[in-house]
Amino acid sequence: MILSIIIPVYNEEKTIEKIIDLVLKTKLPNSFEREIIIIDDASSDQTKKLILKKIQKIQQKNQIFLITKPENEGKGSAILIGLKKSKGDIIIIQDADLEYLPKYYSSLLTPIIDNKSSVVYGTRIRTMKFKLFGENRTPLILHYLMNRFLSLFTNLLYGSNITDMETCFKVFTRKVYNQIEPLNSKGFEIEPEITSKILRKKINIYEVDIKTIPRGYNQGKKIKWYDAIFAICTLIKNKII
Ligand SMILES: Nc1nc2c(ncn2[C@@H]2O[C@H](COP(=O)(O)OP(=O)(O)OP(=O)(O)O)[C@@H](O)[C@H]2O)c(=O)[nH]1
Ligand SMILES: [Mg+2]
Repeated sequence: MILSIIIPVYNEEKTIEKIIDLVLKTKLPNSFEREIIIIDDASSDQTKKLILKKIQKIQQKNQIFLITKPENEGKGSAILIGLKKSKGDIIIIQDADLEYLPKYYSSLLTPIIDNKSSVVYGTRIRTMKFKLFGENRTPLILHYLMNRFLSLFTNLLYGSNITDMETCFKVFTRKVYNQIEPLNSKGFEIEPEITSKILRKKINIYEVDIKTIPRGYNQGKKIKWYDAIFAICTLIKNKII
């Protein structure tokens, strides 16, 4: 079995080397090989140079590919290119910052290997406590509340029961990918587009708990408040069309 790991990246010079190392080293369940596809979206910092340097040092060159885009278009555009290039039996999307760690791959793949589901999402929400004040207060509280709202809105529209629609950790089989094609979103609306197309096909989304290390805007976070509006519009559009 081949696992295709799709990494969209834009200006992540601080984290790209580390995430590639983690993706390469992470143990996969027996019988799995990995195919890593990195899509650099016209980064203007050192990201591309660092990826090329890293690839040069890797022994198994056929394990990792870099696609460079001529102009920046957004996370979705990079994911679409990665999906088209991928050949794996199972596909996972991996952000290039260090919020989502590859150590969860095994637990994310298990429900698919056990034939419990053909789609698995890693959910941040169930393990994250909502706390407004104090030392252990929830980081990026508005972001957290918006993610909860977007998941609730998804459930209301599609009759689903998911807790983290916006998670980057979306894992699905090639068969599911073929069913949800074509995907069109260029930006962060790729998350609701993938989700709504899966739910419209009545495919069950199995959730696995994950813990992320949230980063702030001063650390390079790119998603903006208005992406929530695009997400709502995408969810509605895919419901009615
Ligand atoms: N290819 C591409 N990737 C992007 C672009 N903008 C962001 N990304 C990548 O998308 C990933 C997620 O971006 P973030 O800004 O961290 O947003 P987020 O983590 O999805 O936000 P959360 O909802 O908090 O999880 C990172 O790997 C970014 O490098 C873009 O314009 N093009
Ligand atoms: Mg992130």
